[in-house]
Amino acid sequence: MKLYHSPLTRSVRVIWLLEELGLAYELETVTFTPPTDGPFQQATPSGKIPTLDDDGIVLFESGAIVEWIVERHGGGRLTPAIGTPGRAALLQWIHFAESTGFIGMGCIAWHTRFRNDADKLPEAMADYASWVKGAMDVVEKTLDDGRPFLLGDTFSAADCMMGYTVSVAGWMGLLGQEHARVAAYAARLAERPAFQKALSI
Ligand SMILES: N[C@@H](CCC(=O)N[C@@H](CS)C(=O)NCC(=O)O)C(=O)O
Repeated sequence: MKLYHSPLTRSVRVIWLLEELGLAYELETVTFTPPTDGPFQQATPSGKIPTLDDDGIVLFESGAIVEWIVERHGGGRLTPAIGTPGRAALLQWIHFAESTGFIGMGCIAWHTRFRNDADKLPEAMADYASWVKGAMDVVEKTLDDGRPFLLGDTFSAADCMMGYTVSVAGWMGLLGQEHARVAAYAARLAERPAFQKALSI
């Protein structure tokens, strides 16, 4: 497997999973191109980061890549069996992590980092922050029963997806006082060597 990666981007999720599973992979690190000149301009086969080339099968979308890796190479690890309630929860969190969970942060980053026009859009920026808060509230409620990981007592591929999302929320200062369990969850994940490695390369 060859993974196209840029530091601290969503490819962190995939490295993290590959490291948790102890799978061999080749890393091609590309320089992130600010997307203001248009989307799909990254130096990868799809134009997006991450992109995985698995023996000629070329995939983009971090959630799809995570699902593919556990299905094709995971040997049943880090994922409940297909058709079980646990699998339903896994799928929900994999998709929530990137769609509902990330959209507000993507919009905030777009206007603060790339367009530099956040100060002209206070209402929209407040909306984006409220979308992030709503998503973090959902995670907080899920963790209310004291579970250490999203699916319960056991770490899963869903935590690689959502762990990156909640970590980015923390780095962006978007976790509030009301997100104590989310912050503790992020801190717990930050102790994992596989995540530390993914963040360091
Ligand atoms: N939903 C996609 C998002 C991929 C994405 O937008 N990646 C960013 C880096 S984190 C990127 O390639 N941005 C440049 C662009 O949009 O062209 C995923 O989860 O993989």
